[in-house]
Amino acid sequence: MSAGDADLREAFASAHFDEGMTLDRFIFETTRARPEATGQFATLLQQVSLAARMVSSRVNRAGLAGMLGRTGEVNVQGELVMKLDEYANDTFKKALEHPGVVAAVASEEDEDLFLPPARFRSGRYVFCMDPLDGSSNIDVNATIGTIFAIFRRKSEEGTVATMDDVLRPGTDLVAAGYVIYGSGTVLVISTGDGVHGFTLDPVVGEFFLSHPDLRLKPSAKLYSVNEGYAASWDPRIRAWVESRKAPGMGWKQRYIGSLVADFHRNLVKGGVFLYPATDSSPQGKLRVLYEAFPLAFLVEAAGGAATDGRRRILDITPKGLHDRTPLFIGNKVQVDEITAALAAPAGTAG
Ligand code: P6P
Repeated sequence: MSAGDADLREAFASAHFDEGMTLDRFIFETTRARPEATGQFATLLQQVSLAARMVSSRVNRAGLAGMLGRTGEVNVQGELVMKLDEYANDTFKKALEHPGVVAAVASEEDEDLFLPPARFRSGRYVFCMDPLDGSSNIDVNATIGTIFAIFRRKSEEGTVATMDDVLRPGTDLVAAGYVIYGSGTVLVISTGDGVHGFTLDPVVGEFFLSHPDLRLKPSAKLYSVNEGYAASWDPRIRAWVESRKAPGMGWKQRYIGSLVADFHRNLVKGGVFLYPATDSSPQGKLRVLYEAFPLAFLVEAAGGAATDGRRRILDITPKGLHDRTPLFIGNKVQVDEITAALAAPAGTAG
């Protein structure tokens, strides 16, 4: 991590946050303390906020605007109807491209790295995102979200970014966050020290600090997994999940099927989320770069843990933009228990 990033972490950690602080003021406060700051990171976060508000507005009108999963039709407003996740992808890329703060974008929606035109190539950051995770839930009005992770580029500023700028360990990340579009829109972000949530007031059009310094207790009695795949899990995972249901254990199970929603609930209330390898997803279903990395960065900044069942998620170095991984993430005690269960000899399930 460069000195600048270390200062940024300290600035974020040291700024005084009071309820009702706007995201803009939060960004100003936390970057003001760094005399050498170029303002690129502040601008990046402001553009993320802009894109998040635009997507939030569109998601909330999806049912009305004929946006539910159709493409190419012209809707009642005469707008070209784009699938919401394509809309989210375009909106975030456009918001990040113009100020010249991002050298490349790795998106779940794009096969290859998105490189801004030459005139915008001075950016020092690389942005990895799932622009609209859980979009299959839109038609049933379930909560969805945008997930993002931010690296500082390794390649020379002004040159064309390369895959080396993104195919690197998660420990290189300088920031990560998500936007959850649910009963309200909440932007959660961290630069590594402290995790803070901002809730959008759609009337004012501003994000206000609503969840200062989110922290996870060491342990919680809630697990979140799609038990429909239990037959194809590693037997040691099956045994751990079954043991939560034993009489007197007092555990709860919650599963929304939208990663951002399941993660946000666990971050706010405690819990462990599991997406093990299954027959249909032998490498796991969730993506390393723009799902596991950002949420692992956030959960560790909040005092939790995240592994792939063997190693720390942030120690992974992906080989491809869309690599997948099993994911066990949440309160540290439970993540450690699951990881230890998978380290035991295969025959000792239970
Ligand atoms: P399953 C949504 O499609 C998603 O990518 C994540 O948001 C979610 O956690 C997961 O897939 C749900 O997968 O197999 O349980 O439907």
